Amino acid sequence: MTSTFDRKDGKLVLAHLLFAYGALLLGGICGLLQSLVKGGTITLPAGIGYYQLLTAHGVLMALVFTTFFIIGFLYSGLSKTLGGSLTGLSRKLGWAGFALMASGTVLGVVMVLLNKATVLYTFYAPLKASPYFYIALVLLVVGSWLGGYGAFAQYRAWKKTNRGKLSPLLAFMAVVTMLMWQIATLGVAATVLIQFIPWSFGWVDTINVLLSRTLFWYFGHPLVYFWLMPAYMSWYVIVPKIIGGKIYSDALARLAFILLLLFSIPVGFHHQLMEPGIAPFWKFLQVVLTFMVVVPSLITAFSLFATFELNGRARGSTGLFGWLKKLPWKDVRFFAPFMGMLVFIPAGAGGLINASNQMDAVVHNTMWVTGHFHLTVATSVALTFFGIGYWLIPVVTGRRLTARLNKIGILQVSLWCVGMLFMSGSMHGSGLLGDPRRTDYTTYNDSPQAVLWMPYHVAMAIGGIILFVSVIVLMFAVVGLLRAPRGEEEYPIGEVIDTAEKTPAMFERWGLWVGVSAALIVVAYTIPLIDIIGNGIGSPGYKLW
Ligand code: HAS
Ligand code: CU
Repeated sequence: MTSTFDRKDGKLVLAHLLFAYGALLLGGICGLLQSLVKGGTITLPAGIGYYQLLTAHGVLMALVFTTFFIIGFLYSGLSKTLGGSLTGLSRKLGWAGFALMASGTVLGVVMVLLNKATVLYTFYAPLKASPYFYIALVLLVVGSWLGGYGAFAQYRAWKKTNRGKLSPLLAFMAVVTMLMWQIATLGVAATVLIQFIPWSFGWVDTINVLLSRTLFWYFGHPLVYFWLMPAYMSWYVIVPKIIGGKIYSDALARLAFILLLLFSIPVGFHHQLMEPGIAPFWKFLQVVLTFMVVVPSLITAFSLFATFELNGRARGSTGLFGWLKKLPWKDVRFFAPFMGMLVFIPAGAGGLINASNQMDAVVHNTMWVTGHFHLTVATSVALTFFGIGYWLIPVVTGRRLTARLNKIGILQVSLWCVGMLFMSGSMHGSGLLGDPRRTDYTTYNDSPQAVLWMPYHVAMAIGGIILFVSVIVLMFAVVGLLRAPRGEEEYPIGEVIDTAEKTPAMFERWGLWVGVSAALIVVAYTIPLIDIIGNGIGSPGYKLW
């Protein structure tokens, strides 16, 4: 199914991807420096602070790289599967969103560089940044909303001309992801607009810290699923095509996404298990819901194994793991996301540990948690996005992924895996020894405990160096892709195994799913929020940097 990609849409997609890679490069430089500082090998020049760098790293990687890449990828899928090009309205909304997000990013980064917003990517109160940092966040979020509206507009236009038809799987998943995002970002919008902006301008003296953290995590957990769902889109729909296999089940994939919509949001308390001011019952309830949101990931693992095994058997593999030999290991478009899947098994297991109250008491606020998210978002998701880039850039620019670029890609992905093994492995290890997260280099007066952590910090620095090399190789690859010979690469979209299975139309009853999602949120949050607002104590702001 090779066909040329709409040129105008290609530009929109490419703008998002290149902006994302730019953020990755800047964020990568920060990451390298941080790991060297924390390992005790360098001190920062020119009065740059460790936490300033850490803020830039978190914001650029977790918020900017991801959001731009995701919207670019989703728009490419919508254009490809819903009619071959975006409607004028969707494209306009796409560009408007891009402009807002880009200006938000620039403003935010400038504030961090001016050292007026050293509050880390979670911007916990009572740390108080310049109001313009919070305004930058508003621009980023509102821009992403416009991106979402564009996606919905495209879907509606397609539905109008294709009445009664089941939407293509990739487009369905894009719509669910954006719907989840709209509901989730209400929390961060509320805290930033109602709490942070008035407080940072000095219109009010104090801020209800617990309320701000609760609204943040109402958004913060689904944020991690906003990163994961596009990776799942690639695993479900793109990877089967690349390996020459088929999607195991359309209905099961849609079910997983609907479950992600329902259970991603009412679970934020699992980031606040160790926090006072929230009654244990509500923490317990949200932990139960957290274990519910694991189910769609288990469904995903099952579906992927089924795809791989059926594909292998069709090619004559035998035994329990014979299918592994039939996979296209030398194709970076497969190798990158597959390594992401592999890493997601221990990464997800770590998440289950975090979500278990007693074990979270051991790991909370330690380097373990930093290790957890460097495996989940910075390995599973990032590798999958890298893999997408290797075919998506050629598709939207009308060029070819040459054998040489493919090899560079394999090298880049391998370096990333090795770097993360060092870095995330040692973060998990030192976390278990009580090493606190979010800290600059310190020997704690050479206390016996801190002496134990030091070798791990050195290993993290080694990982940081390898990862930075990988970023540089990636930049070479991206430039190479932009200048590759002209040609046609296919947009890989898998087909579903031909069975009698019929996908229930119910999955597209949006009113129903938004209703259930809202009901779960109301149950999980209403009473705790009433308590938090009623009993809240305000805090003045602090600038500790
Ligand atoms: Fe998490 C903290 C719980 C998943 C990201 N998480 C974080 C933070 C981030 C983050 C950024 O309950 C730190 C925030 C901060 O700054 O404070 N997390 C979970 C749970 C899951 C989970 C239960 N997290 C993620 C994902 C993330 C992410 C995904 C980003 C993308 N997390 C927590 C908790 C905390 C937390 C607590 C707070 C800790 C604290 O104390 O502060 C689950 O959703 C995970 C489910 C996943 C699985 C794995 C399924 C496996 C699959 C792969 C199949 C592989 C194949 C290949 C087919 C059950 C789908 C096979 C091939 C072979 C050869 C075998
Ligand atoms: Cu979470």
